[in-house]
Amino acid sequence: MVDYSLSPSEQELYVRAMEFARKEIVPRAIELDIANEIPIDICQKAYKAGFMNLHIPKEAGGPGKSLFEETLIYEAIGYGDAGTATSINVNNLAFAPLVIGATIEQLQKYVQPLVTGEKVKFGAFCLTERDAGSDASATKTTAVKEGDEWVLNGTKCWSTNAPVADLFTVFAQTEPGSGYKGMAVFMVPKDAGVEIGHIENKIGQKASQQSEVFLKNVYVPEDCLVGEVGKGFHIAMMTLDKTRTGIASIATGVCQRAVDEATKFALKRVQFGKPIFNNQGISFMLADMAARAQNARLSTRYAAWLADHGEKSSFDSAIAKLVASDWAMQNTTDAIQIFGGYGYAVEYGIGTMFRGAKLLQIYEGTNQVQRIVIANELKKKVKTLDTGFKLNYAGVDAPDHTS
Ligand code: COS
Repeated sequence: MVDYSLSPSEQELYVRAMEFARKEIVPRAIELDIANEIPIDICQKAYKAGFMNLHIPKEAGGPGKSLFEETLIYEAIGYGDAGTATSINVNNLAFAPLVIGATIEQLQKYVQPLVTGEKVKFGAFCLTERDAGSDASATKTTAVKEGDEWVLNGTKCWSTNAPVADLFTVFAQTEPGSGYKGMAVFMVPKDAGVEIGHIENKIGQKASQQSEVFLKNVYVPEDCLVGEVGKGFHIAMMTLDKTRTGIASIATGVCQRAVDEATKFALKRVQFGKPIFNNQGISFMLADMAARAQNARLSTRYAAWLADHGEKSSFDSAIAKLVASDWAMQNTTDAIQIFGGYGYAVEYGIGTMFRGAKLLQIYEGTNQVQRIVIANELKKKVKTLDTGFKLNYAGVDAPDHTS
């Protein structure tokens, strides 16, 4: 029988993460939005609570958590604040290509020191370039082998946590002109000579930072190559299949928070002598919002569960990321509407959620890219599907139903 309940340890994790979000993040979300910087103190507490570096295996000093467990933690942290959740979550993205492609010895040498010390440390995922966003294989950053070292040159951008990172996961081209077939991925320690450029000035998720990363004749030893040359793009795609459920989890948290805050407000706010909740125009909006939050959660947990069971999850993680982030945008938009003028006032914090939700539809693959992934997978699935329906779609052999 299918069991939708959480195990006692999963329940404990979910409750603990939610308590963390309510205590450490919710009361500070507006202040963090104004401060426009990474809340290192909250990240430090999240690190100590075991909410970071989730997929690093225990042999390399990590917590060795499943993707399903990640959905529980990041739904809770996203409930607190999407920007803070991005700062806390992004080590999962930075280290996922290494968990997928590196040997345990490489993880122990380059990642273990970052996940076992007293102080929180950060990694940064460096795939995007000014002309290689959705078109990730258009990477211009180069990696050239010189003796027993690799030399990297190029500029990455929109790299989350780069300004505070110690290790950079860099996707580079080893054979310019060969497209994705020449891509490879490298672990690049900050002290190899990585420089940080412009920090983006964003309209939301201000408790996270994204910046340019300059690689100017940066030399790294041979063992910084992750997996094989030519497999960088595949590792990037496999990474995103996994990490998109993390974004979907943050989005689920935002969806749920919008429902909770708007319901509380609608029950208290009296107009025409009764709480505005008593108008179906409002309560039906709230019902739709609750339905979205519930379905975002189910879709996200299902995609993570599939991946944890060794199934290819491209289709399901893209669906989860797409619907959860679109619904986070819709729910926060509706929450502002229900709050009316107060929703538009900074002090009520709904605007922080609303602006934060927008980025969920853009990063780790725009929602248009998710539709490309879903459509590509759909084409593959339908090719092998016998619906039992024999109508010739070209119409030539269609049966005559008129006789
Ligand atoms: N897992 C493993 N391998 C994959 C894969 C996956 N999910 N998806 C594609 N591949 C492999 C394919 O098998 C193919 O390899 P082979 O030729 O060896 O078989 C190769 O990758 C190229 O596949 P495809 O031609 O389908 O890739 P596209 O260039 O068409 O991919 C999209 C297009 C848009 C899907 C891709 O570029 C993408 O996801 N872009 C978004 C990047 C992104 O999310 N950026 C944000 C970064 S984080 S802020």
